[in-house]
Amino acid sequence: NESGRGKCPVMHGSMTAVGTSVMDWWPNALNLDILHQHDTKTNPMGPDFDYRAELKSLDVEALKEDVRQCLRTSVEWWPGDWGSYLGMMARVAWHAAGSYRLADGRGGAATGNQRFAPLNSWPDNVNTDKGRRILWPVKKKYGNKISWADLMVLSGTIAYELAGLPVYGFAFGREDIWHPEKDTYWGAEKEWLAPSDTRYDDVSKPDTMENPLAAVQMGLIYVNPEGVNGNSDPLATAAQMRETFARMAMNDEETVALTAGGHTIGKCHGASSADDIGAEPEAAGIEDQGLGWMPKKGRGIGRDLMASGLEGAWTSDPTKWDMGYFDMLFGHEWQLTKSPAGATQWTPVSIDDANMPPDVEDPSIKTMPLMTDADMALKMDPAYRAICENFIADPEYFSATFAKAWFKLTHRDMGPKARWIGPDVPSEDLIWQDPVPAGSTSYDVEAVKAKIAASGLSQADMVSTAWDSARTYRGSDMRGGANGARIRLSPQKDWAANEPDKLARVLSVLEPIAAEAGASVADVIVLAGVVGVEQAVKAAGFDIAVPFAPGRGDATSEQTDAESFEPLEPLADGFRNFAKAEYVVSPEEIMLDRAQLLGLTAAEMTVLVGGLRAMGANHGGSKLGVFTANVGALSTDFFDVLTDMAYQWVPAAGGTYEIRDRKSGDMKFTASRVDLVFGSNSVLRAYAEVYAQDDNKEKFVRDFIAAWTKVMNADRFDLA
Ligand code: HEB
Repeated sequence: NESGRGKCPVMHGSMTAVGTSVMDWWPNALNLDILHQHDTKTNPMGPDFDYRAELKSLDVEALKEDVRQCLRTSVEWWPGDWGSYLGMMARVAWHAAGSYRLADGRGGAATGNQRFAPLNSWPDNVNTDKGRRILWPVKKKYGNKISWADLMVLSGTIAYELAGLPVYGFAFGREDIWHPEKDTYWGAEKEWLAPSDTRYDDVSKPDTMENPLAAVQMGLIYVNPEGVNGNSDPLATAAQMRETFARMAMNDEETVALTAGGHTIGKCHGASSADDIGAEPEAAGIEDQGLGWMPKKGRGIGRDLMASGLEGAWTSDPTKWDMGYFDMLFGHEWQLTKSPAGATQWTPVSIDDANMPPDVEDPSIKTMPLMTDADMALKMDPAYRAICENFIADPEYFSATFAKAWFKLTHRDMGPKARWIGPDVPSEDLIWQDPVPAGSTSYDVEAVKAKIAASGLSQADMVSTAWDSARTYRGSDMRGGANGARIRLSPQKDWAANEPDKLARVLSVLEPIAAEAGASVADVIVLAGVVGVEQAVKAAGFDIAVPFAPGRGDATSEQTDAESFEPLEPLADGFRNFAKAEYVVSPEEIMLDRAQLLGLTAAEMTVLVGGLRAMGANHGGSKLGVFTANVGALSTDFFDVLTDMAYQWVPAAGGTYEIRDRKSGDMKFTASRVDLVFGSNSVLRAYAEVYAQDDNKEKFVRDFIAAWTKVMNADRFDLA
């Protein structure tokens, strides 16, 4: 159509260019997208692809040798500092792993998310794009057998190995995602590197940083290298480091080891002005082909490279694992100065030629070293300094502590050891892996079920205890869940969400049954749930079994890092109509977040809420959302009432609602926001209608059992 020239040629797909998604018109509506990420349609490998199986045929030694070769071979388009890429790849891996935060388990190196926005374009991730591009020939060669996520962490680890560090270990098993994550909250700022004040109640009190964030400014991995809000003050920076590293479960010693060891190799790049480089990858021109921050003025590579804006190396031999970092930091007095790019950094008051780092292109030229505010923090903060002195006195201890902390940094979000693959997996059990001993599979399951059924526990007791035990699971870092029965232990046994008195009473019944049968308490808690749900299925008139897989183990307190479990406390749980307090975030948003961490779809969330209400499994026996006279039967009454125009819904006290007969005005039921959102939200209502349909009563039971079993087995990596 010649005459159409100049008109928009895109009739349907034009939403891609408009920039406003449908839901942007209604920012307060519950957006279910986070439940539907990483769909099979986005994954080019198809549903049958099994990365973990591919790994089994990977020639690990050949791959490692190729990575070593790659890191030692400088390419012309982006020459390596001192002819190699050790510092660069270490930072790629560290920035991949360093986005992890303990609060919700999100972030981290386990998905290859550094390939996508926003991480690929974070100011702090400048030139990690070059690192991945340099690794591309290796990725291309090994293809499906090595994910980007694994390759990035492996390359960083090999960088330290090549420098001379005795490496602690490495595990494969990180499967790539194929589009940006939608579930991870990186902060509300609309501006890169906005002042820290936006995410703190009081920026001078690091612990007032907004949860779950673990970086002081939008677009940074941890702290600002130039100081708090760019104002140098090593003690204030130390306080922020302490808080941000704690938010990924690193203590002071690990923090010092990581920072000092991290900066034992590599350098900072700030040879010219920020105006000399182009936009970040997502904003760069098409001719930059996915690379960002490309030199646009001047030479822009080698000694002229511009990245963070700070300039200089930390040691006199920046490709070697040694004590050079401490020699430099403690062997010199430091004063504030500006880099060529104008960044604030520390420079020695005086230094001998012999101690100066070599130029990256011509080792006969000597350059000035630097310290960032974070490096100075290690010297000035008394606690950090004492740790440095320890390391200086015992270099082997420093190497070992760094190697172990590096391993933890890069593997923490991979989940339990059962998921780790490869010849270099360390044999030692580490407490942050939340170890769980294997449990028995050879006891008489039916006999245990019969005992539970005769034990006098109510259906609600059994169902709610099993749910509480399993619901802590989070797919973000694969922690929590029913395996290990940590619900018996501190801190979980005292969480308000777990109704401590009821929990103690139920456990006092289930524990002897487990002991007698030779089953784990973890299994028996889940089995109690099976008994409860099967009773409800029968009461609804169906005869359908609930699957059960024995073999869970019971963890001990010694195997439990109690402190690191505190962030797993459910402060609200829409599935049981519980909220510990009133929060700024709506209860339905919190339910959505929990459903995402549990790996549920919106339909699974819907069927679980409807079923749990039918069984009267609310926290504290609350009647909110229990829209039935027939509590204990796995009926669709919840959805029937929700979709029945015979009722009207009237706001009442405390954020609850009354459900009244539209004609008589009689109050029939009460409900929470979590209950009513299944009628008000257009997508959830569509699912509610499915389960309210007269022809779907059996489908409801079958779907409930499937979703329930999925939650109970979410952490059963041993079954795969
Ligand atoms: Fe670092 C580099 C800062 C920690 C490792 N660092 C760097 C830089 C900066 C920083 C600014 C430069 C960049 C450019 O290129 O320009 N860090 C920092 C801070 C912190 C840190 C602030 C906190 C405290 N690191 C760290 C750690 C590690 C590291 C932890 C590991 C472990 N880094 C590193 C490396 C490097 C860096 C390796 C080098 C790179 C190259 O060479 O390229």
